[in-house]
Amino acid sequence: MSGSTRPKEIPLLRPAQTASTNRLLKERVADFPRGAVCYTDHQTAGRGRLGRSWETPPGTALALSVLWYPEGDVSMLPLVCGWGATRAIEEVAGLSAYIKWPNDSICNNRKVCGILCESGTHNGRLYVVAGVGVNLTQTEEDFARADLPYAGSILSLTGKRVSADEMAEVLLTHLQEGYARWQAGDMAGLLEEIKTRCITLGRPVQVLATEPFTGMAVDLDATGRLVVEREDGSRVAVNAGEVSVRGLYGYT
Ligand code: BT5
Repeated sequence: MSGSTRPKEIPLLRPAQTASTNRLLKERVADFPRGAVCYTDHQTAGRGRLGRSWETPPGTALALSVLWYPEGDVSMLPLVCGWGATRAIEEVAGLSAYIKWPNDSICNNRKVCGILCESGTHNGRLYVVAGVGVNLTQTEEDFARADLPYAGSILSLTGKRVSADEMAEVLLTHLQEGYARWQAGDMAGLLEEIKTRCITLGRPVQVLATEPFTGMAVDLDATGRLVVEREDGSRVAVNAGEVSVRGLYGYT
């Protein structure tokens, strides 16, 4: 990882294969200091949110997780990671990358990256394992076989082959920069940049809450919640969960 800003004493695990990089760091949280990183290009049981799975054929995608002990409201972290992931994808792939609130990175209307932040406590301190999956070399056939018609990889979108090591180095740099800015109190500045990258804003959305509703996504508030304006003009701030965006992933 030459050129990385990761301090030398921070462990970097690079297993040839593991079930889930998030799971590995969580299970061994007592063994590692803050900032520890684990990544692989062969994750066999990748996890998404809400018990969903993250599907990647061996050798085709980066799965990277970082262990942090943040101060403050950790609900911001998926957006902070999305800021870093979209910048890293742009730098490596030369594609414009957008954030679909709260946790997808989108290029050419395809999901290229997903983020899963999981928290727990160790020695009475809150930790978060931030996991980022980036599709690198899957083909359209791979996605069709996995029944993922709205997924894309850097190869399928650009024809460019990027290795997991190359992507990990650039991704880590941007993740660490975003994390440092957030922890230093610059969430307002980050949010302004996130808004310019947020493909959800300005579009009709369906919020899949206990009582689903539709509206226009108009803003992100100071805590990163999605502000949705209903037809009657009332505004609701959504803090998590599923939001379908018209024009994306087949939602019409
Ligand atoms: C996510 O969940 O998008 C979070 C994915 C996080 C993966 C990383 S890899 C490193 C770390 N270790 C882990 O075990 N996980 C993290 P969610 O928003 O729930 O989206 C999951 C949905 O995305 C699935 O139900 C599929 O529809 C779709 N999907 C699955 N695999 C995909 C892929 N490779 N590319 C695009 N979409 C995919």
